[in-house]
Amino acid sequence: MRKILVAGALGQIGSELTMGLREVYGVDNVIASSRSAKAGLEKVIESGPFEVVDITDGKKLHEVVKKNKVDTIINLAAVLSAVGEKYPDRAWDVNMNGLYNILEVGRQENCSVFTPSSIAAFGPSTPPDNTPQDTIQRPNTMYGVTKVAGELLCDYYYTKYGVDTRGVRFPGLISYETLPGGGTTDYAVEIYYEALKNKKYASFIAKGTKMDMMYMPDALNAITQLLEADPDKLIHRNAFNVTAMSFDPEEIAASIKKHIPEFELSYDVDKVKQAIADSWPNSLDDSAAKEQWGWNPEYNLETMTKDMLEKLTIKLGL
Ligand code: NAD
Ligand code: AKB
Repeated sequence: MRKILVAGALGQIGSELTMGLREVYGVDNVIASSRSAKAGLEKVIESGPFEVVDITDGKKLHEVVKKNKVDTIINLAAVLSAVGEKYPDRAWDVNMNGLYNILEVGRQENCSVFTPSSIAAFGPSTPPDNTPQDTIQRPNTMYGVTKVAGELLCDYYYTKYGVDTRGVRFPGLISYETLPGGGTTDYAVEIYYEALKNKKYASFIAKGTKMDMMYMPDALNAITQLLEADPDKLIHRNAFNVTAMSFDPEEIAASIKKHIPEFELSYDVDKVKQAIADSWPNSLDDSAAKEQWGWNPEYNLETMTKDMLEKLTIKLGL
């Protein structure tokens, strides 16, 4: 049985992934960690082992991996796109120096390392439609720069040292458990909360801007499926294009209106986030993931909207 350390376990993905992994691999085999304990996430902190680890502190990271006999590190600690444009130094430090520490510990302690990349690893010169697995990657955000460099560094640790590194390029993730941590695709989460609470939403992303998206249950499956995929079948490693749907603000609003007819969408465009969105693909080609490890998402826009609205109605006590 794997012994897994989840770094950045209290974020949007980690808070759900940790609970899911504990069901599959056993509570004691999944150590959650973050740079501090966060109020509201007692479920994750108290349901199994939890360690305070800042991934920029390589010594502490190494001690925790050794002490807990970890053999798999899932690295979710990161600074996302919008926050990264505000604090590029922090984005570099966590996303690059932190990742370097994770890979070094992985090399020294013989751990597999899973690190998500993002659609942010593409840029304005990337073919925007049906973006191929292997293509131009010249992003113009600090987050994107760290994601491309991170992909390369992970591949380097695989080819040079044999560290079993794997990753996916996630699109925007939509979920109801934990709010997103400061990205460009966050509008597609906010819109559901506001539709239920106020029947209206002012989108910070402009009309007609298409981006790839995915519902969290599919994202969690992508991580566990690729983690357990047969290494002999993997031609790529860092990182696989994965997607489940592509839509613009009008399309997600239309899907919400089917359940809340009085819902109204307006626009209050954020220039920085819009520029980021404009530099990302409209839709990804994820055939390499399908061929090499059986990627097959379950949710589309309509089924996701139905589930999001049902789950959020309960969560918000409406
Ligand atoms: P998040 O911002 O919700 O969570 C990240 C967590 O890492 C936070 O709890 C934060 O406190 C913690 N953290 C930050 N710096 C740290 C440090 N130095 N040491 C330890 N912990 C630290 O992010 P997420 O959405 O869960 O994303 C996880 C990974 O998936 C990231 O690599 C991100 O780039 C990638 N990703 C996410 C999305 C998405 O839409 N959520 C899309 C593409 C890629
Ligand atoms: C962000 O918007 O920064 C993330 C991502 C797509 O990487 N959700």
